[in-house]
Amino acid sequence: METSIESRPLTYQSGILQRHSENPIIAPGDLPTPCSSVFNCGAVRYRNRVLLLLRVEDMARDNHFHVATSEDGVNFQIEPTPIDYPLRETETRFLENRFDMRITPLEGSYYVTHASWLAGYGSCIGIARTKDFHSFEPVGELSVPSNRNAALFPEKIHGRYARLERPQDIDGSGRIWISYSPDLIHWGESRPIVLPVVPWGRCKSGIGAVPIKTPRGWLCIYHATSKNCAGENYYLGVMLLDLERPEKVLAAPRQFILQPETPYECMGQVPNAVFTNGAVVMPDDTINIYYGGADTRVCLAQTTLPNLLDFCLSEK
Ligand code: M1P
Repeated sequence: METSIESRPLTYQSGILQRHSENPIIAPGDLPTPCSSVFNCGAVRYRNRVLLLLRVEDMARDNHFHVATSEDGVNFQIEPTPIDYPLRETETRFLENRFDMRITPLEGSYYVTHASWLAGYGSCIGIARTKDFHSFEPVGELSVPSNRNAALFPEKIHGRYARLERPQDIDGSGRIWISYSPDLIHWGESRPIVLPVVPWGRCKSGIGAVPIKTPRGWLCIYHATSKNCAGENYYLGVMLLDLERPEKVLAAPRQFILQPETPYECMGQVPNAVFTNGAVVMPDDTINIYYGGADTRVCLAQTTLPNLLDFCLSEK
């Protein structure tokens, strides 16, 4: 039975996603060393397992990234030492923190995108390549600030790499854009991804998980926020982008797919936040959406690929 702040189950959620009964599936106490939070993980299928790159904040609130793997996508073994993730020269001078890794399988390698917060500049996007999640090689330099929430598409589109990203003001506001590149280094031809204005997304929006290819289009889970007198709430929504011209939105329901409502989403470091940067399609077509609950723990919500696609297309 779902635990909620109410004594009875809430009935107003869209119902498209089911929270896993073992949520949160990873909590700070599961890490082998003291940490204040573990959340917002990149996710990918790797060697017949689900692999997560966990964002772990230590007791100084510095971020480290730990690999966790699982056969069933629910019970994870967490590697005790963080990955050795390369620093660019700019990062050695100005880095305050890195966060929110996304993992894209592409051309036989895995590409990790991350956000780097640089003192005095704001956030920039970095890309690294790995084949084994132990050795990482930087790809190009950081983007210019302010930009973050970057996800590479898992294949070239008309001969070019593509990424969704969020250029933004230093205050953090911004919306999803798409850019193209011949080599993963030089990016351009940027255009906004125009989504409907919805009450739960008035403040900002950013791509969540890496786009999932379906016969109908690129299925993308994204986050969006709205403010109220108690702060800013993070929601998840879904959209479908054109396979050939992904700057074109084919469908984007006005309804959210997840809102913060359980104690593990409403209480913690950042209350009322559900945030994803990793989803995995399992062999039986279940989509596992890994998301941070209140920037404090890792949670799992599930549906199937056909269900999410139908939901996405049901409202135009
Ligand atoms: O605290 C909520 C989220 O805030 C930031 O999200 P965004 O990039 O959309 O502004 C990030 O720090 C994210 O990790 C965090 O969950």
